[in-house]
Amino acid sequence: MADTMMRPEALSKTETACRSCDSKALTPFLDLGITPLADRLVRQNDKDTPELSFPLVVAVCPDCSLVQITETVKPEVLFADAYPYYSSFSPALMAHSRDNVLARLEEKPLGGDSLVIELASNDGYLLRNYVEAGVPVLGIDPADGPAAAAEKIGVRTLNDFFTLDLARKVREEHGPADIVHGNNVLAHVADTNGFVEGIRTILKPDGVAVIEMPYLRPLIEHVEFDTIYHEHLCYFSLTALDHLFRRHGLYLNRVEQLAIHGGSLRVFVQPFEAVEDSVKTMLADEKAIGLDSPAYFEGFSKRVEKLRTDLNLMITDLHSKGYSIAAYGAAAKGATMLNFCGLDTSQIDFVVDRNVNKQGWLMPGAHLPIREPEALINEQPDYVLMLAWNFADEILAQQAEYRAAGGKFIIPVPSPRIV
Ligand code: JHZ
Repeated sequence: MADTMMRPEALSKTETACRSCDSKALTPFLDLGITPLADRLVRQNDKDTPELSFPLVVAVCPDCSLVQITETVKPEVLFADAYPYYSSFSPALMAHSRDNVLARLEEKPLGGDSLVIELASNDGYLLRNYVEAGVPVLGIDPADGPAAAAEKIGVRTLNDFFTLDLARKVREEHGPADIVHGNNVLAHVADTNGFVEGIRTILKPDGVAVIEMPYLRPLIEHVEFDTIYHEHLCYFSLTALDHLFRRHGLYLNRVEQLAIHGGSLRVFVQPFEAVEDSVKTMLADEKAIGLDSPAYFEGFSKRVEKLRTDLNLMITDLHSKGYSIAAYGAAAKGATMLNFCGLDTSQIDFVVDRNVNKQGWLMPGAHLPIREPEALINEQPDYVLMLAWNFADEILAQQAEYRAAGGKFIIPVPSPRIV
């Protein structure tokens, strides 16, 4: 395992109050240790330089039931130069986004006078579908590389962080939006209330914000602990979202459950109350299983430890029998999995990833070299640890040749199994 460097104070802050309701009664229930930043890949030349590392403790608020990590790493550090995540590398995500846009276009007549804004628009993977339909768009994203890639494909993009201040400027310069999209971004912002107020600011009175985020329930039920890392400050239940949005005069009027990212929610938020049964039923279900109370999270830490023990035993056993092991997906969640489980180049030779911006770099902490997927065919390792397990079906189908030649995958969650 590579050396890590404890965080310089100026780069992060330990929170003592709830990010949503400001309660001081946060109850910690999982400690993943001091970990490097999951999306901060390491250059070969820097492999002996200690990496910035920060505590990763998860807590629940007993008052508004929001699950959150207690450390806030500055966004400039998290999303700065060379942020490697480009949405367009996943065909499944591209199809998912296109279907989302087509459904919105069917529900709401939009044309040349309309405006669709996406917060964290990345490389334009979603908005491109509106551009194709002749609907004006504005993407907002702080990461330089992905924002430039979006511009290149004709998606107008503001290269900035979305804050309440920026929301006011956007409203003044571009007018309010008919639709605001925000996929996998609400959990990433430190000023949770400012961000939600910003959404209200840029939304038309009859507009709708369509927001997606990983859902807390499958995270807990399927032990998807590796989706916890410093970029993800919050882990949402519908109950916690309801408290948060109502505080800003916004209402969760509809909810859909999605399979993407290990189980996600898509909420339809409007500045007027017209709550559909989908929301009422899910809120009641969460209450029935106790997802709104700290007691629900008590056994989680033990289940995470069991997964770590089981995966370690499996990998150590295979390694000691002389089998070669690689990994698939230099995902942020992969960094949490490897670092928490103490897996590194002593057992796993390399990781493959289709994202050419990640190839040639090393995974944070574990320092697995990132190579192109063809390396699985060329080297035919005996086993491949599936770090991007959320895309398992897609990846297993792509790897038919490797599997036909005898290659096997290890799927780590909810408990390690070989396929
Ligand atoms: P992926 C990302 O997390 C980034 P990550 C971010 N932190 C976030 O919030 C969540 O999503 C929701 C590769 N791959 O997207 C691409 C292939 O190589 O699940 C990715 O590097 N071949 C903003 O990074 C990685 O795997 C393929 O066929 O944990 C998957 O990472 C496919 C489908 C993917 O999430």
